[in-house]
Amino acid sequence: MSAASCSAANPASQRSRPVRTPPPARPDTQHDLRKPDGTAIACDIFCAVIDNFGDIGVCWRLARQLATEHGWQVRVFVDDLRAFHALCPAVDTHRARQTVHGIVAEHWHEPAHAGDTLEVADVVIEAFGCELPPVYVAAMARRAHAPVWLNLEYLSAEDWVADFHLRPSPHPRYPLVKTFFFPGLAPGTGGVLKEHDLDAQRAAFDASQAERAAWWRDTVGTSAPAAGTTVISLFAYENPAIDALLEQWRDSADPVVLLVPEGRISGALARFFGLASFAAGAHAERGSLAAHALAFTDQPGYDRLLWASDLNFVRGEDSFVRAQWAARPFVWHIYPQADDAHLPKLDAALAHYAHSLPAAPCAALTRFWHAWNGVGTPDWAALWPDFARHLPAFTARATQWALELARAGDLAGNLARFAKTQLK
Ligand code: TRH
Repeated sequence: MSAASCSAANPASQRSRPVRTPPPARPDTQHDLRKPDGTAIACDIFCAVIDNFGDIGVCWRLARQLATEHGWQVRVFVDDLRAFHALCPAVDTHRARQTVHGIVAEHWHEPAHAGDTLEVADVVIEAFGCELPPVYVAAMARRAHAPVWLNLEYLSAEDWVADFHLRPSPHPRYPLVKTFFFPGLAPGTGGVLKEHDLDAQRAAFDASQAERAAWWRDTVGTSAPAAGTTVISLFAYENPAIDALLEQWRDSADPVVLLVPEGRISGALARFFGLASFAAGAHAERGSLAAHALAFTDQPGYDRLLWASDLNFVRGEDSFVRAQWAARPFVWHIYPQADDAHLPKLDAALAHYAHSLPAAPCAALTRFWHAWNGVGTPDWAALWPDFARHLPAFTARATQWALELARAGDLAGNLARFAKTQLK
């Protein structure tokens, strides 16, 4: 699919097709998702952290939903407890086995390790093709009832995803079947993760001036900015475009407050402001731009950062999804792959997200996302004002898109329902 075909005519039928508000997502009752014998479903999730935070970010979010919304007994095997600790500070990086928020977390010593006691769960989730320990697979094959084995894939908005979602793949040697579970942005895919109370939490945050004021005080160390300020959160990989964008914000007619979780782009901020570092707690100002470095928070804290901002720069997979549920305008720094393999995925997401925007904002959004992802030789002095001009249209679209995205269903619920059909 090509990038959001921003048609000049932009037919009204595409422009603002009404989307029926889906009923609020409700967790299935725990009873519904129990095994036929009435016991809770046991689930093992295996997670290898390739880099950054997205692998464990997705696995931990899924684990919590399966435990709290579906009553499953969940165990997570993860090979990098430091990445896990960053987004869940309750994790003790020195413990091989611990229970965190009711979920058993095992430090996975790939590739052979398979838990202190080799118990095979009813549902086994192999995240992102991480390869289960051979001893565990052999034990799966010996089990009286073969477990439901799911390979949770990376998110892609491409059209082929719906065709491959839930395709089975028989094991070459054992009587086991692995099913491919594909997240996606459209109905017919596995959807994306969304906690059943997320919208209510966001609505409460939006509605409560006291809660927002407390957030600014506790997280940024300032009061909430005055009306007319554009608040921008910036979570990104290293990006050569950042200097030009910072200059635009510095020279902007209206104030810009930039909130930057400490991470891979922090060095560029430090260089721009002439500082040795831009670590959590740092503040700097130039012209219209005031920037604050924030500590990396837990996942619920990151949602609040998105809700407190008017525009969110996000990256990878999980923050990309959270920005969509935040129903605010956002810019996606997609995870870069060799040979620009990520660019068709970027365009596929744009095709879903931007297609129903009127032609001018659609083109501005597409140009900006492309430029932020290194496509072409952008003229930032023109791109930012053009993008900023359309922020009201992007805000309206973001609200509409969150409703459209909900039609794919919550990934944890979709996964739990599929697993249950296989457990019968
Ligand atoms: O960190 P990411 O870039 O992660 C990944 C990995 O690179 C992975 O290998 C790759 O395959 C995948 O992207 C596509 O971006 P992501 O996915 O957004 O994950 C970040 C997680 O960190 C997400 O769960 C949100 C969370 N987070 C916090 O909990 N607190 C914070 O302060 C911030 C900034 C993020």
